[in-house]
Amino acid sequence: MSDRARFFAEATWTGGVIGLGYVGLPLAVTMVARGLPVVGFDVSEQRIADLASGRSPIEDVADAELADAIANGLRLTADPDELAAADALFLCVPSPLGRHREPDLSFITAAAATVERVVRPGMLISLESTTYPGTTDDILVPAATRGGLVLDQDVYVAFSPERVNPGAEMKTGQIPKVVGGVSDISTLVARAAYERVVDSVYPVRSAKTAEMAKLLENTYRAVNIGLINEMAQLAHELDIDIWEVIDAASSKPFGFQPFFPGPGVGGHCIPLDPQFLAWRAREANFATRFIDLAEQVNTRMPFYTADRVAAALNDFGLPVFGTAILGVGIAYKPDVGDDRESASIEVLRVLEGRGAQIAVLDPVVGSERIASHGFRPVAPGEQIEGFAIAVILTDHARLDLERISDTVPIVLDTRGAYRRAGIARDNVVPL
Ligand code: SAJ
Repeated sequence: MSDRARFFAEATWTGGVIGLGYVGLPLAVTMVARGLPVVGFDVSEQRIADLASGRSPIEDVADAELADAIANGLRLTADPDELAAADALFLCVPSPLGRHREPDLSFITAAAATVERVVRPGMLISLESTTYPGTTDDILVPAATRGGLVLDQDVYVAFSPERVNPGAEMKTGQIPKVVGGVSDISTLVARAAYERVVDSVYPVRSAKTAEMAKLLENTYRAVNIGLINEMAQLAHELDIDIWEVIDAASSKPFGFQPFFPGPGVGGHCIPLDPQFLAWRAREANFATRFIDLAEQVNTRMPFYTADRVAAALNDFGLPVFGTAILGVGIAYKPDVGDDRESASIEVLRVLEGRGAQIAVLDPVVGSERIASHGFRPVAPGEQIEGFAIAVILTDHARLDLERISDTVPIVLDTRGAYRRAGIARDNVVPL
């Protein structure tokens, strides 16, 4: 069978996943579940050891799923040379921002060096890490062909953005996947490969198109979150309940998608992805005003939230300084245990800087992780008398909102949690 044909036939081919984190591990497990043997590689020997022992560090992959994958064709290794056994390599490595909010492609370039080391005739190389348009063409094609292989003859290169949605029901195989090759042939090969992995593939004419599509998806979110955060501040000035306004606007059956104000924007997608586009735009002397404005509004929200806490205390003649404040929820979004880039933590840091005594209740993140941030953890059943104010920062489903509002004199609800739960309390102040 010709090298290229294997991806088109129903024949089995071997996948190689580089990076077994919140994107790579679900992808590897999904491939095995669909009958494809996989070489799962990670540079972290500890990560490989944990996985090999059946412990999944990823919330969206249960230990049982991992055990099944290992029993049915997932080979775990920290040795990059073992990737030479794969027919297709999927790069699922971090793409953070550097200290000056510029793209940090060090993980992608390291993975590209691994590709260069193991690439062989017939291989498909697909980058999944979020990055600016042009990265796949500029970094992955040279890595795949520098050893003499010819693009579209010996090797195929594409970009397919990850669409992992932490904590959601929908799993990797069920989420439609955009796929763009660096050429028509590479798009065809990548499309055929991904059709064995996910239910629905959406091919586009270039890797750049696919890179840009991913950035549009999340820039759309960041800009609309920035809009509603600004609207929330305006509504407060006009003594209007923004949460009722959003619910009312949501009654429109078309042309409106609700976004919700909050203490800021966290996680490792929405605050970061638009900056990849802004950075690439600056290279083209193009001003991305919407991205920049949304960034300004969203990054100010922790300070605005802290000011609202101060105002609520002030209404009771209380200072921030020396006052006991209960932060409720430090995860970056509801019902996940991930507190990376969490705006909640930024709010509490600002209040701490103004002299408040902070304690944190987050039944999902847990006490150990809370303490690792230097905050006093409050266990789910622990008494919460003595706090002057509770700030609902992340609205986990399992929060006991009634106990909080029945015990703590003031509650600033930055997430509309009480309204959504249908709990009306005079001492609950909405953002
Ligand atoms: N947020 C708001 N208001 C909103 C929505 C979100 O303040 O209306 C905040 C959240 O509290 C959080 C941050 O923004 O701190 C990001 O929230 P998110 O719901 O976008 O969650 P993420 O960061 O996990 O985004 C992922 C993205 N998935 C991928 O990039 C593959 C995003 O495209 C998904 O739409 C999102 O999950 C999702 O829908 O949950």
